[in-house]
Amino acid sequence: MSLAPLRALGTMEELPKDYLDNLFATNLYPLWPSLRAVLPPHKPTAKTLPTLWEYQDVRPLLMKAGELTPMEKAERRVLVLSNPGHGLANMQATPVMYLGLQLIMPGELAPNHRHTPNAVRIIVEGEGAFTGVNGERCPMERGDLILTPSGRWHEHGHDGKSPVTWLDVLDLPLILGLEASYLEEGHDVKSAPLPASTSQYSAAGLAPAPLFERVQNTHPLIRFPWARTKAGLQQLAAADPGIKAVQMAYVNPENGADCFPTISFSAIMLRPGETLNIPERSPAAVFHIVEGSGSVEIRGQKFDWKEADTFCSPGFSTISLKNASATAPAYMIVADESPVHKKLGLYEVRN
Ligand code: 1HN
Repeated sequence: MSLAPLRALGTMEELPKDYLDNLFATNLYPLWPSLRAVLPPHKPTAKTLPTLWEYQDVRPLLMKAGELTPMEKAERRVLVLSNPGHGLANMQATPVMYLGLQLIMPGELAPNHRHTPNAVRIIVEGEGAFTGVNGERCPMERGDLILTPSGRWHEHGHDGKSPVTWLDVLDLPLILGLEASYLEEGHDVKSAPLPASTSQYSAAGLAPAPLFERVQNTHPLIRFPWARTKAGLQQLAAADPGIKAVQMAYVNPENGADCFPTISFSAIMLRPGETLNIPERSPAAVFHIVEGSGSVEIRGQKFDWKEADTFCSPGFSTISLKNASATAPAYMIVADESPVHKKLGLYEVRN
């Protein structure tokens, strides 16, 4: 059906002031002057601005936070990657996602706690730190993806020698909007080395089944080591040189579902010289570069990226990713809000 032109609606200015005063005094508000703002034609209005955070800009400020604020005064020492379109104090990158770069110094412990928002850590720099998730000790190595699902106890420690940083991705803005965000403090356990879910799910397609019993846990695999992800992408690329994108999803190995009910995670390898055009999809997305350099065009806006940089795109954006190198692949981890869109029946891909 062809689309009809929208009719012009009445404005606030057209309404008598004493009538408006009466409405407000009665906790009432007229819909029609605001109807077009909440239901724009054809495409939602995005507050989310395409935004790039370069690690070289963030790093010195994060290290300064390490000098200015001891762990006891911070609990988590984080600089939030705040999207200016949402207002910096709102601490959100996209409608669903919060992003922060976190620093832990040698010998520090970020105390054990649990909360309702889901969180993922993507390790950016350094070695020797660990995250304990319900007592499972997950070593933090560059490019690893570590889940701390809603309600799981988690703490971060550091036995190494140099600063360790990582990117936190949480569904905090959504959970806050639902007025469902809260935290509980626990006792530090400094996390035991075992059992390690990474060892239980060490081979694709194989799941632990002692005496024929399968794991009943909603998050059976907590740590996805980067070395495995990278090798998986390389094998996928080699197995099918004609594949339209070298992309693999991080999933629950027991059932293939997204790791979280809100955010989905995947890894992309841009082949040497590749330009990857991602169609216009309804969910907003976040990209974190693990290796390589290149550029991205989002809604016509161009950014150059390199290792450890992070950028976000609003939903309903065409995204064109370009690898700057003709000889080396580039690798990135992508987080997007598609699980929420799919559950709410809002998911769209436009071609
Ligand atoms: C949190 O628990 C962590 O555990 C990091 O490392 C960032 C931002 C908001 C709420 C909870 C962490 C967080 C957070």
